Amino acid sequence: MRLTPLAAHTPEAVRAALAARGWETQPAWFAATGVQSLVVLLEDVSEPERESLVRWGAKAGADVLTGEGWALVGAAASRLAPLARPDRLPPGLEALAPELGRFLATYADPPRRWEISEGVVNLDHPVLIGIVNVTPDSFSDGGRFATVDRAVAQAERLVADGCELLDVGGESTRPGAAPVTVDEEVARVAPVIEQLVRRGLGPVSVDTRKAAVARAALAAGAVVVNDVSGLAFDAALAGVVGAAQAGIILMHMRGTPDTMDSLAVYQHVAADVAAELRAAAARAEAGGVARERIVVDPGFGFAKTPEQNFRLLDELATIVGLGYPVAVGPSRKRFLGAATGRPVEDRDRATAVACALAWERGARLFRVHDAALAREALRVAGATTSPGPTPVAEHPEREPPVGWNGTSPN
Ligand code: PMM
Repeated sequence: MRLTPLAAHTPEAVRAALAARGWETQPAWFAATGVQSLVVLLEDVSEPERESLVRWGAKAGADVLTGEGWALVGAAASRLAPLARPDRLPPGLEALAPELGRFLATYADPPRRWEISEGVVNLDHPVLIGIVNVTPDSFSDGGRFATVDRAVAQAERLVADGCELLDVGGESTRPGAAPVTVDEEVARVAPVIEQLVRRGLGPVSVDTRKAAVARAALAAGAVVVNDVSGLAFDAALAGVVGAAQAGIILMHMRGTPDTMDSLAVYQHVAADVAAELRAAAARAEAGGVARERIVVDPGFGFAKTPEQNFRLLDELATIVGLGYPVAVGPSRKRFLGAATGRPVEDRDRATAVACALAWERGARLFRVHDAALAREALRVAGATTSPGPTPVAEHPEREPPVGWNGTSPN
């Protein structure tokens, strides 16, 4: 007998090992995700639920670490699956099934498309979003592209370097930045969006927190709204996006750019950010935005210390576990300066590395100032993973795949 430890930190090694032994793509993928070890954190757990979990864990061979009101449950995904099936659930754990089922189903079959108005963004490869800031005081490239011609030239460069979406913003989110009126913000972004669309440089997204600006931008040809407030700033924004059937990026932040630094207090940054993004997505869906049109973003640098940004980057799979495609925007941010000692104009290499790490943890969209370096890093990172199985509705919605039984159906 010969023993080889597999580097199974993602399902890829197991998938490839099974594929090399004749398994077809689909069953190989489901088996590989099924044997993958997962840990779920359960909170608001009652005493009877806790006892039931401990009993189940002992029988199922799962690890259950628990304290008052919480439990960490660790096991292979396929072993957790019975907890998500109402017909096989141990008594007393009924409250767990729907949420766990949703998570396991999207874990095994993650979203591979993002619907935006009049189109679909394919997420089987890293998608670069190029930043076109038309603010006189933006965080890293303020003032440089403040005219339409310069914005168009920057957009052309970004598209040539591989960007598939251009994000046009007219309001700086830097702490202390002067507030911008709706009229001023529309005057900055609308002419640029019109030009980009006219020249076929789209699709274009608008980076705004305001419903009135979003409406004008969508009328000018934008097909996505990127809201750094995650619908916390302007409640009317969801309705505007929903009515236009546009895509939306919901970014996590707390407070406003002026107050956010004082709000960087978390019990567990990834879990807390995930919970707040889940609430943002619920606001979007309640406002009429279809689930397939939503992307979430952990909001690097917004209401987070450098340490919290790195923890969040490491634990990004927790955000991916929400079931929405994940975008990240580490580009040139202060936490990268904290790690490298580099000034803002010399952080594109660090940005590229952060993007590659985020890809491995499940992010699919990358908002960057410099696309050339990020594209190279993501080409390398992307080449380590397969596109995954072709999407199938093999398993019923909200339940884990039936293929998680460890045997080959071939
Ligand atoms: N960061 C900034 C602005 N908008 N949008 C998303 N979705 N994610 C981000 O991380 C993000 C954003 C601030 O950076 P900039 O001023 O350099 O654009």
